[in-house]
Amino acid sequence: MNQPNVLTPKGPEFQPSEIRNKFLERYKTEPLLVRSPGRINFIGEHTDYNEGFVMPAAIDRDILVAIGASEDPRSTLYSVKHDETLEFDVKHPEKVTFPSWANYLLGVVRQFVDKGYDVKPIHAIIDGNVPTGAGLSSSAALECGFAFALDHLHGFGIPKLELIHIAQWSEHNYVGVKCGIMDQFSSMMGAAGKAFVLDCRSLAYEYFSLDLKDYAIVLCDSMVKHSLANTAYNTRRAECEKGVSILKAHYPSIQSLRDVTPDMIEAHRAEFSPKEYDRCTYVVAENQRVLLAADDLAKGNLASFGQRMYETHDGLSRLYEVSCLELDFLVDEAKKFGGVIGARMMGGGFGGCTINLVQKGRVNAFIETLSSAYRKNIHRDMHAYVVALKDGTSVIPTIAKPSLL
Ligand code: GAF
Repeated sequence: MNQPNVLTPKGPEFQPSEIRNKFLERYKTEPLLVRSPGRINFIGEHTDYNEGFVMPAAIDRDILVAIGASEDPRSTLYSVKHDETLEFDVKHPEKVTFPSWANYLLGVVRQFVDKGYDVKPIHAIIDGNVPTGAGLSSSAALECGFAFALDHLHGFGIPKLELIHIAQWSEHNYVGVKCGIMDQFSSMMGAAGKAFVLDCRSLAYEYFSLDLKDYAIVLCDSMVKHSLANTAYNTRRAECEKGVSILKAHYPSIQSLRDVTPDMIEAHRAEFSPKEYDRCTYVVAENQRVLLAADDLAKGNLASFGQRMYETHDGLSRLYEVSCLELDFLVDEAKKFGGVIGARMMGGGFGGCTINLVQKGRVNAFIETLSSAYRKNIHRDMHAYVVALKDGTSVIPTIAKPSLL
């Protein structure tokens, strides 16, 4: 029997000492080390930028940032994964065409500078084991980890909520994805063993201990990321905003799809294009589903919770049209496999992972079955990650903390 492929090149065995040693080797000084996790989302997809509800959690996969002061006026960013270095001026962190990963960080510096923080020259190294392009929000983890590290190094004392907004700003303006707040919020605010429901309008959130009983969280990585992902994401957001503007003419108090009911859409259906109608119908239903799903968990009704995950996938695939052949295949296979209580695509879509709740004793069989079906039908290797819920962005405490002060 083949060993299921549960590890990306850098799996859970990856140690922060690796990045620390690299920093010591390059810059001969002890770095401040920060970890910032990827996230999963149980339910509530494409609801965050509609001011709705989401149910995410931070996971045991981190982006690591090693940071220290630069003696030189020039600052450097180095990515271990890409083996690329960028030199830049912290007072003028302009967007670059190459290397593109640096823009996630440069946008963060830009926000610090624009907000009047006196940022000093730095050296930073980036590494980690959040799979990229997998819908696990490695980009938000990168932005949050770097923002948190930059803040800690300087001792500015910026609240986490402000850092979350700085990270989101970078994604919007330096990366070009008009994302909602879920990813940055989850990476920064996650809590070990807990998921939370976040109200993306008020940013009120409530943690709850996640008791999945006999079920494990297994992510199946389709290993594809279709190139239209970013453009389509921004288009979906615009379609939702169009729906709001149509309804606002009839219901002036509406601010976002969060305020819309299915009846309102039906009453004015003729004014929507078929696509706008589908998009808005999905979001309104999904918002409702998050609240019902939270209620399921409170009652310990996992079967109903899992059913709602399938419903979400169906909506994302047919109405919101952000799934793809590979993700639909993985969800269909999961549904067929005895011992899965719920499965769906996760994150922005057009590739990345599905999230599956799988009976603990059947996890290996599940991974083997889906991997081999995927290889046979899609002609690709699937990766799988069994994940646990962990704390949000934090300093790695075992290592001495340098400061610019
Ligand atoms: C991406 C975005 F970054 C999030 O804000 C969210 O909209 C998600 O897609 C879809 O729910 O991860």
